[in-house]
Amino acid sequence: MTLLAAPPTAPAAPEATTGLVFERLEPTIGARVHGVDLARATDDQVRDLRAALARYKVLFFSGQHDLHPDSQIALGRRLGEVTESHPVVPGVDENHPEIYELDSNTGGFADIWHTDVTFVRRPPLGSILRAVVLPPTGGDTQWADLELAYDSLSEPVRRVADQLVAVHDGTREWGYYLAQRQERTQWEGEEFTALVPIEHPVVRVHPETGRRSLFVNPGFVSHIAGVSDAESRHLLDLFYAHITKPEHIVRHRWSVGDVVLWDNRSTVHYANRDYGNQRRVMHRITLRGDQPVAPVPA
Ligand SMILES: O=C(O)CCC(=O)C(=O)O
Ligand SMILES: [Fe+2]
Repeated sequence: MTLLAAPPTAPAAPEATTGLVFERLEPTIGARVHGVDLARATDDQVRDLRAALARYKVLFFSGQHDLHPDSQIALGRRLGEVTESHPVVPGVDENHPEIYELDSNTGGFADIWHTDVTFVRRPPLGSILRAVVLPPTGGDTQWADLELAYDSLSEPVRRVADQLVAVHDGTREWGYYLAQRQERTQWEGEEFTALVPIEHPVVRVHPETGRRSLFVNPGFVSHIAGVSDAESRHLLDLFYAHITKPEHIVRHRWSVGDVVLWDNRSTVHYANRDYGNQRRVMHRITLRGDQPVAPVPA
């Protein structure tokens, strides 16, 4: 057995002026954030959180018991522009059209790897999720780092991926729901009437950092454009197996009062469905994003 020297770890230093402390959880994804009450964050703290999002990709907060639907939306408005709850799912109630509720009692599950709402032209840049009701055990959520997934592909495969375009189609996940929908829903201020497949580059350049990520997910990608069915299937199988390697993942065990803010431009996530008939309720809002951009060819 070889004993490895412990890697040098820099102690988490508070941000000089704002009191925030970012405790890194995995080498490239996830940080626990200390020193902030999200219901009463200062403008400087909000600015630091917004800047930290692209760097850490997923930010975890605990003890946020004063965050409720109104203050969750207010926080979102300080971090960006809050979207409607979801293209085909109305908000949790008429006072909160921005809150998308996942309630296990009404089929609210997310046990497939996905990035939120990639089946529209401009998917949300980020999401803020709050635990409302939790099962005694289970219901953890996992996020995988799409930048690390890109960087850890071999160079020739990265070169192939750089040139590919994926079709994102919400029909399998949401088509039935859309057909049964009782209320009208809006997205980007317009009535959302049909799920139309959308193309996005397989490799996405982060608009803030310039970093590349492997931007495909089994929740919404139907196929790779312009290749055979078999090629598409094998390429996607390769990418998905690679993205979800354990070393690309940060996993969260929830407590009531926990809030998670993540970057949808560089991550996929998966909510474990392992709690039987216990109830689990989560409230999410999303921040408006921009159209994914491919790398400039060399
Ligand atoms: O329930 C969860 O933990 C995550 C659900 C989800 O996919 C989401 O809120 O975007
Ligand atoms: Fe999600």
